[in-house]
Amino acid sequence: MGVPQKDERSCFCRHRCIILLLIFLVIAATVAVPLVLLRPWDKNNKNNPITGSARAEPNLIAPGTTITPSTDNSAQPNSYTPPLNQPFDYANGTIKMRGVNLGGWLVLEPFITPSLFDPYVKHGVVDEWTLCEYLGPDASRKLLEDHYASWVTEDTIVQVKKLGLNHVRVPIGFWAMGNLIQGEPYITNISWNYLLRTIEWARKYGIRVMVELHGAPGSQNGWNHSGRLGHIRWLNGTDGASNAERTLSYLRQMATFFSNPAYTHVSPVMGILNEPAGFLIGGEAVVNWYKQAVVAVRQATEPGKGPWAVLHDAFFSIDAFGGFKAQNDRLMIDSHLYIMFTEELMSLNQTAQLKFVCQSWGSLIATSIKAFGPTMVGEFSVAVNDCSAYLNGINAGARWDGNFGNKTYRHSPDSTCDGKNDASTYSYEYKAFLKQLFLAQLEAYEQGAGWFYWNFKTETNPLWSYFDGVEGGWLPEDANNRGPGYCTSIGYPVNLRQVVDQE
Ligand SMILES: *[C@@H]1O[C@H](CO)[C@@H](O)[C@H](O)[C@H]1NC(C)=O
Ligand SMILES: *[C@@H]1O[C@H](CO)[C@@H](O)[C@H](O)[C@H]1NC(C)=O
Ligand SMILES: *[C@@H]1O[C@H](CO)[C@@H](O)[C@H](O)[C@H]1NC(C)=O
Ligand SMILES: *[C@@H]1O[C@H](CO)[C@@H](O)[C@H](O)[C@H]1NC(C)=O
Ligand SMILES: *[C@@H]1O[C@H](CO)[C@@H](O)[C@H](O)[C@H]1NC(C)=O
Ligand SMILES: CC(=O)N[C@H]1CO[C@H](CO)[C@@H](O)[C@@H]1O
Repeated sequence: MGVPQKDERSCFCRHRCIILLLIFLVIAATVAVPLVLLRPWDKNNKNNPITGSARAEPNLIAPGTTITPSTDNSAQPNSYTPPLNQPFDYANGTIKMRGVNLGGWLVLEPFITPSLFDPYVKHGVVDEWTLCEYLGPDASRKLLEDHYASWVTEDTIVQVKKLGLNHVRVPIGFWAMGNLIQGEPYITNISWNYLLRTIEWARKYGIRVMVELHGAPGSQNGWNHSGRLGHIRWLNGTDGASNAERTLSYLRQMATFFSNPAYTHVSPVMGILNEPAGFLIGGEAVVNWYKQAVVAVRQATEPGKGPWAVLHDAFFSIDAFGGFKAQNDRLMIDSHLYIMFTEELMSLNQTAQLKFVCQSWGSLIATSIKAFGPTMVGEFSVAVNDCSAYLNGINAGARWDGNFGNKTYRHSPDSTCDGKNDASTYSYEYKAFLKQLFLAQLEAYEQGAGWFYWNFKTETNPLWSYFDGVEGGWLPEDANNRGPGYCTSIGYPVNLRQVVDQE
């Protein structure tokens, strides 16, 4: 698509030539850019299409079953990723963690699986705690076990591999590991076997598994996805200290388990704790607890051994963790970066959102690498509105259409949530933008150790579903071969990384 040469141009009058050329360029760009980005023709060549967010028939594990770890760690998910029995270089590697979260599975989230909550919302059910409390042990056990047995299956891992991914991040609640205290209504122990079965499927296909503690006793953030919505009773309130202490013992349990040679290859990285609300609890308290947690994990694994341990940034600037550098024995820092939870970011136009990703998040990651070291993004998505059902909590409404909290915000000029969760209404241009937004984030995050999309799938919210994104054509069919990104085209974040490397 070059500019015509001078001698070719001489056969037209000057104006006509320029106008024709402009028309040609506009038409070519309109057709070619979405085509190149979306590659609709790829779909026709697929033998096994991605099955979006469908749910399988429950494949229950018989009571009393022991899941025996396989000793075969030779599987390799793709030619870019070392087989399980060779090291994955989280600190310095050229290959990055490219993964999805298996969220809404062993820890429920209303917005991921509204169908589990809908029948009980009228009875005040808002989270896993109130669900179990309302249903009682037998009914909640049946509901949850059917869910564990159908939301993630062997086919989930097959699809993860097919999409060129190499890791999954698996949120678990402390209740997966027993030792509940009186009054905690959670169903205990059942989910652990489902976790182990999925780890074996991951082993079979060469996918590495990061298990992370998503719900701590007392709730580390008071959000529904910690298991219990409401107050923080972790490093806060009368039982805050004992709940924080209990959390350390669950971490010892996890670290001991995953440093067993049967699991070191398939599960070489674990998450200490998801999103403790440092801004409410206090930074010093959280950082002090992190120090204890790191000691607890390394005592369980021995120094220099066992899984990498991931610390969430607790909503502090990701570069505030320089103090951990000295004791950095296989430590990684994790930030969760989202557009749709802040009105300032949601209100930017598309170009400004892309630039923000490259510049602000790009430099955040680069700064963290410099201040701390290994850095990852454990959660992100391409959602640019908060219209997803239950996203802000059950019946909490959305900022986008002015129905959230005190209704201070309404997106302008498009302020309706209608159709936002219906992928069949997404235009070609919108999908092309979503894809750019995804690729730009990958460029920013792959300066560091890598990324995990939130989520692998959802029941009703396609912008949050990696599988729906691939099926709908706005996420790439191969995470390793995905074309050029926006940041590179405007000089970010590649430049930033060079600055970091040179210093
Ligand atoms: C990463 O590379 C640096 C410099 O080459 C080296 O000092 C460090 O030990 C490496 N870290 C790991 C975990 O391999
Ligand atoms: C749950 O598992 C833990 C160990 O993981 C065990 O100590 C406890 O007895 C189990 N509880 C039940 C109710 O099975
Ligand atoms: C901290 O605990 C106190 C006492 O239980 C409670 O009133 C308060 O709401 C908690 N703080 C948060 C942010 O949940
Ligand atoms: C997008 O926003 C930026 C910053 O506010 C502005 O400079 C630019 O003109 C806007 N672009 C469009 C297409 O509206
Ligand atoms: C809503 O506004 C009221 C009155 O101004 C205020 O007390 C309350 O904190 C606000 N709530 C939120 C969630 O901002
Ligand atoms: C009130 C509350 O905790 N809402 C959270 C529920 O979980 C979603 C994500 O699943 C969050 O976005 C909400 O803030």
